[in-house]
Amino acid sequence: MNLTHANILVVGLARTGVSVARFLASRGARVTVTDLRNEIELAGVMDELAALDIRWVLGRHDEVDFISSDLIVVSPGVPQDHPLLAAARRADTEVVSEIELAGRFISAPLVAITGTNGKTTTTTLAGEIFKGNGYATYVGGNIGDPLIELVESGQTAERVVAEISSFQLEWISTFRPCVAALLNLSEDHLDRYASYQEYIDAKLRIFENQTAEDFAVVNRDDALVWKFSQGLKAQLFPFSRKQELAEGIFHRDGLITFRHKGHEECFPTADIRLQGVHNLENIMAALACSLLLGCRPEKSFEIARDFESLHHRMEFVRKFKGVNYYEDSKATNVGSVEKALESFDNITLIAGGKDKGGSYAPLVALIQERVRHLILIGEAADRMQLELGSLTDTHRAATLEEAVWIAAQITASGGTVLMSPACSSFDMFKDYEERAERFITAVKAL
Ligand code: UMA
Ligand code: ADP
Repeated sequence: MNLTHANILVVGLARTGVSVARFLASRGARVTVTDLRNEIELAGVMDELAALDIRWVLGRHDEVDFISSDLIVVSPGVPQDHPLLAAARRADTEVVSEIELAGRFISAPLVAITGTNGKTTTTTLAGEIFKGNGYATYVGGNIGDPLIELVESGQTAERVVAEISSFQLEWISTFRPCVAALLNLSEDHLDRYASYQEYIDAKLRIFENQTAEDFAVVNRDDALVWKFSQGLKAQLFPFSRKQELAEGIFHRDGLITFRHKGHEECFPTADIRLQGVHNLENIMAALACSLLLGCRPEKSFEIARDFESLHHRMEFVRKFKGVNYYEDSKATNVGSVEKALESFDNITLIAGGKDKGGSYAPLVALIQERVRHLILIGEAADRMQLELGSLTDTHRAATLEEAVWIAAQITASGGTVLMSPACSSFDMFKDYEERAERFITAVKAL
């Protein structure tokens, strides 16, 4: 792909846009960057790119740029149905996502991991396994470091492990991982997609350009994942907690068994540090991705066994007056909250935030069974109250601090206070990390 003198429009100037603009400029392209935020809001980011010859269109998007560029690189946060992207398509302008652009320059074997939940945990673990096996490994994508940064740096990688979101898959055409994993599917991002099926279709694009030489690592126990895995071009490599597999990786009687082309490896699960059945799935998926790409079984399992939970995923904060406080700020959808509720009894659940438009109904039975008190916060509180408020003792709080204070008053010794919001954080906080820190501070202040 020759970028020299090409007129390229970069849409969005946050993490992705900055890395893309820097890469394109370094390759001699004529770069225009456009963002709805203005110069004042973007001053810091513009400073980072000050040395480069970039044309800026800030505080707005101009149609002329969308219809007259040779290529458009769009950030994940820009909705696919943006009218100017439709205009670009009508004008036959090629539109790509950052992973599509990066994929055209990455020659190392690429592992791409998607799914509604568990992406970051599985991606991080797979990256650790490759590194521990001696491969120079780049870990990036939705996890935070755009893949294009690897290409721009000129750094050599023998393996690339990428966390991939549905947003990033919207504008691919040739992106082809040699191992693609789909961990699970449940409703998410319905504030962006017109339907659940549209979200699923975006996720399934991870397999679109694979061939029979590649692998699709898929969750055998997730009915939707399994249904949509049928007919894929890649070799299916399922993982299961529930059934023995002739080809794939599965858990049974305290052992994880990896079976591939008649060869078998077994690992005992007793000393695994990550807790929760969902993490067993993440471990099996990470092992599958790495063992299929040359990692040594014993070494890989040792790394998986000793891997600690990442921050803000069902993390223990403190025990106070006989009550355990857990923080699960990264639980931004219903599927992840289900796993958290399955992990405890006698729960005071703090939930709510920015509503993503999905149904809260999958939580009904678990709330009836395990949640003694429900405390609702944020924009989603009204809808959550309607769908869940009659199931258990339910309270409303104006702030997260007030929610923690109420929880401390009403939770009896022996109970668990769990913040697992089922919503994104942007109505009240900068991001899920700030929400987590505010919770931790409030709990420590009790
Ligand atoms: N913008 C426009 N026009 C629009 C919409 C947005 O100009 O119509 C601008 C905004 O003003 C802003 C920029 O675009 O300046 C935002 O771009 P972005 O939202 O794509 O943000 P990045 O910092 O580039 O982060 C993105 C991912 N963000 C999203 O998918 C929303 C990051 O995932 C990812 O880590 C990063 O690229 C590197 O790959 C975050 C995320 O929340 C963590 N992902 C979702 C999730 O995990 O659920 C999918
Ligand atoms: P993602 O990157 O997909 O958001 P994370 O690993 O960051 O995934 O975990 C996000 C949330 O989902 C956390 O609350 C975590 O406890 C939960 N979770 C992790 N793995 C799974 C899984 N396999 N299935 C369901 N929930 C999970």
